[in-house]
Amino acid sequence: MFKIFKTGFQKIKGALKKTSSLLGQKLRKLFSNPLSDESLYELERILFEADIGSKMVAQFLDTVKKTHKSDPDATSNDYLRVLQEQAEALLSTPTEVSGNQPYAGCPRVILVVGVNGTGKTTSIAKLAKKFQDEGKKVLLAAADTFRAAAVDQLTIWADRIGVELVKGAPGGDPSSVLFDAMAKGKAKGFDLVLVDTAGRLESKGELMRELEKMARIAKKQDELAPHEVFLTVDATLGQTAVEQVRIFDQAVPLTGLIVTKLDGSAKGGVVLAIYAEKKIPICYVGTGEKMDDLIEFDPKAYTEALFLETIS
Ligand SMILES: Nc1nc2c(ncn2[C@@H]2O[C@H](COP(=O)(O)OP(=O)(O)OP(=O)(O)O)[C@@H](O)[C@H]2O)c(=O)[nH]1
Ligand SMILES: [Mg+2]
Repeated sequence: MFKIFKTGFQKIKGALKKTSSLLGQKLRKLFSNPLSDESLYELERILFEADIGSKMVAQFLDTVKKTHKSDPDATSNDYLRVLQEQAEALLSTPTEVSGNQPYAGCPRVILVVGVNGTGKTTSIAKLAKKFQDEGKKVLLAAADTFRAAAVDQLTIWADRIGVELVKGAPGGDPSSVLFDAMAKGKAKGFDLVLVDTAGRLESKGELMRELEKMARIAKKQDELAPHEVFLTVDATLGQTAVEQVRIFDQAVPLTGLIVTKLDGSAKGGVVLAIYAEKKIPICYVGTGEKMDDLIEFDPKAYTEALFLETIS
């Protein structure tokens, strides 16, 4: 158990290297000098730079001022620990959003949505591998019929992992792929159906209508489906990611987030901005391009890596 946690912690720590080196190091340096109006201004700038978002930046500044008032001799470590604890408390706030349970004998349907290139297909492959390792029977649905290459990409992953895949005709209706996959899932006793979707936000209205239709069609076989709707958000996008959460949640109520590319981001603080804005559970974090580079989100490990780690 401890080993699993440690591996997860090491991975999130490694993934946050870029942000930590920016944030942890800069904050430590800043707090090692006496606090002044100037350094508070600098603190605000550093927090914004890490994409923590205005709501949380305001709260963090407040906390730092209060800490200074109650203990003028507070050390760098004291400030960093207080910030880490506040961030952990925010991310541990319970949320009312949750997925549904499938009917007995029906597979759990997970719709994965998100903008182009945010990591939907890769995350589906990673989830498929993880669930399969847990002994579950996993079926993939290639419902991104918009691009032939998208179906090919998922087929390659399915072969590599050794899971079955349902696909439709190129350019066909994504909802019918989903419908067929659910029917197969039910008939053949699959535990899970993971559904890949298109992400062209250029035609936002069309995409949102398509996703709404998919959710409607899923309900024809199981009125509580899709049981989960996961949005992939690219951590390198910063505040744009917060906006994407809002847009997708309006079309298909989200039950969880997968924050991808934390390894490539100097803006790992965006997780805080997202959660402060919309309390949708952060379920998984992508830490690389490989099949095993997906970990369950752990607020403690994440905030410790963000604030307390200083990379030399
Ligand atoms: N470093 C890193 N790269 C990732 C991660 N997740 C996905 N990627 C890469 O991001 C790129 C896009 O990922 P896809 O899974 O194809 O994204 P998508 O959302 O399915 O994209 P479309 O199908 O075009 O809508 C690929 O090169 C992935 O390898 C991650 O956690 N870390
Ligand atoms: Mg894709």
